[in-house]
Amino acid sequence: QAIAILDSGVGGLTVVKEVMRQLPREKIIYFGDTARAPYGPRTPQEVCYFTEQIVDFLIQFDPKMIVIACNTATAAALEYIKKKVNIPVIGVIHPGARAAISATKTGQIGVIGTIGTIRSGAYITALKELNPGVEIVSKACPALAPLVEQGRYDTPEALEVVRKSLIEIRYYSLDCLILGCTHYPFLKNEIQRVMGPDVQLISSADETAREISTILYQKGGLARESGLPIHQFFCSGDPEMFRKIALQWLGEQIELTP
Ligand code: DGN
Repeated sequence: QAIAILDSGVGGLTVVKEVMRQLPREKIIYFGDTARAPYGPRTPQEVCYFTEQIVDFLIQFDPKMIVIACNTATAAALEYIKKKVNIPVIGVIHPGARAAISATKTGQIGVIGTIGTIRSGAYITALKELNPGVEIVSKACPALAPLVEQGRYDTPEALEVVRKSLIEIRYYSLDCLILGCTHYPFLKNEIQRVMGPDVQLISSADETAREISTILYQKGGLARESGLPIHQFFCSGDPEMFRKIALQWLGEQIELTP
């Protein structure tokens, strides 16, 4: 049985990469809704509906758990999907919040994400639940995920867009900045450059992979097969762009069904 992972597009590949690294025996089935990305500016109802459609598709493969590797979809649909299916479902917001709480020294945490994620206040709730004393500054950066979807990361233009997007948040004295969108690790270098070396960037990918491992371990569901699994990827939009970005990010060719 596989782990089903979904995102609005290529962003969830940042979680896939970490799952492949930490849990190399686990088979992954991935769905990137590239035709309907970005989810950020959409209403929570619409994002919840799209997430449900993707879950209905993925559930046909009889996965052992579902990972909503998209912050926007986690904020809009995690609780709903948890009630709907009878396998474990996790999102990326709680893992990201946990990683930030363990990393921060000053308690001054920044969060960047899509309009949907920031508007939901889900990070503030999750962070305050863990430590009510932290101070949080958050900022929606709607220009960033589309840049990644179009494969325009690692370009001088990307640095400029990141610079403009972070113009306000970089003046706060933060010690951690949560990359509250799974697309943002693609822009890690640019974000680090703009924020400066003293701000630690927090991606939820590592912590999400750890949570997957904990859940599967507790359920006795970790893969035992000795060979390496063949992962399956699906995307709803341009297969060539998805294939290219996946190859660059994961460092390997993927089996992709458009
Ligand atoms: N990768 C998604 C997230 O983490 O919120 C959303 C990106 C998007 O669709 N704008």
